[in-house]
Amino acid sequence: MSQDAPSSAEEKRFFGRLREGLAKTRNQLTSGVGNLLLGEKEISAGALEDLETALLTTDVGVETTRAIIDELTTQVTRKQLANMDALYAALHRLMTQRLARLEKPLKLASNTTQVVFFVGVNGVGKTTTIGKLAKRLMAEGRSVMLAAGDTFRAAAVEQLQAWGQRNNVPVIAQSQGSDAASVVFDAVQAAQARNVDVLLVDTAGRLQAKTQLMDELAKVRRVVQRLDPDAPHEVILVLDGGVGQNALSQVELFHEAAGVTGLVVSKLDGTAKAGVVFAIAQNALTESLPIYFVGVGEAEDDLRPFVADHFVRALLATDSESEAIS
Ligand SMILES: Nc1nc2c(ncn2[C@@H]2O[C@H](COP(=O)(O)OP(=O)(O)O)[C@@H](O)[C@H]2O)c(=O)[nH]1
Ligand SMILES: [Mg+2]
Repeated sequence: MSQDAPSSAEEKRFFGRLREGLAKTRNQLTSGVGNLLLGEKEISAGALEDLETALLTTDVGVETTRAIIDELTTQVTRKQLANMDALYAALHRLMTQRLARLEKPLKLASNTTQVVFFVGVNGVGKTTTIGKLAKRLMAEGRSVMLAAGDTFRAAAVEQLQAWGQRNNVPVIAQSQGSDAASVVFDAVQAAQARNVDVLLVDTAGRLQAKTQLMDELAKVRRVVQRLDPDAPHEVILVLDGGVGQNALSQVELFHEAAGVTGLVVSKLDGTAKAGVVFAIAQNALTESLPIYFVGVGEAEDDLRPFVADHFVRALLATDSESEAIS
């Protein structure tokens, strides 16, 4: 249906997982759209209403649905859409347009050690994302170091160390319960001394101790700035794609405490909903925040840059189309 289909075998595998993850959402949507497409070629009077209902049940959100239906209605009224196929193509285009702004590569300077914080509530996928990104950066020829700034749970430190070992990346850690700011300070110092290109900093995400958590993030930030006033160079908030529109309240919280510069949406395999991605696209707070990467699994290759066209395609593709590209 659209221009650049995923090309390499690896991209196809990735697209396949994204498509599987969005299957539940897609089925809700295409059972609506698919039914519309069946039989009649002409755009019937009820078609747009059915499409509206289908969009609303997918967690795309009320605002997005309204905007898309309004635009499609205008195009139908002006006779710009000849048949159901054209309506479907227009839907694809409008959805992709809404998400296009979120596409932006993570660009890290190479003149100084770049410090990248990962923030987000427990269990969203911070540590896993760090592990995957470490592998990606190394494949690009960068040297990487990890900082175990989630000092609340021993398991968190061990999990990061396991990723470090797997990728042969040094991990700066102290024992559980130690001061996160001191761990991260040491790590930045070590990374700078060894001329490491990128330091990926894991942080704790216990929301039940909100004030304490936010104070701690602010402290880690201050301490790091003593070593480099420009650090952290990026603060990446990880959101769980399965949470849908609700994930947005987390953005507000972490933005205030840590000054988020970009997002990762994890777990778009499994039972992911499209909601979080559309919610990010239309929210004032997240307006300027790109989605640097999406995660579609727990393995080290399951992290890719966000591509709006691929996302919408995984969402809208009918089964025959999906088979053709996956
Ligand atoms: N299916 C799937 N699982 C993921 C993904 N990212 C992380 N996970 C899993 O989610 C759980 C929590 O991840 P973790 O990185 O420990 O979260 P953290 O508490 O934010 O550091 C782990 O079991 C991960 O393996 C993803 O993209 N897809
Ligand atoms: Mg963790």
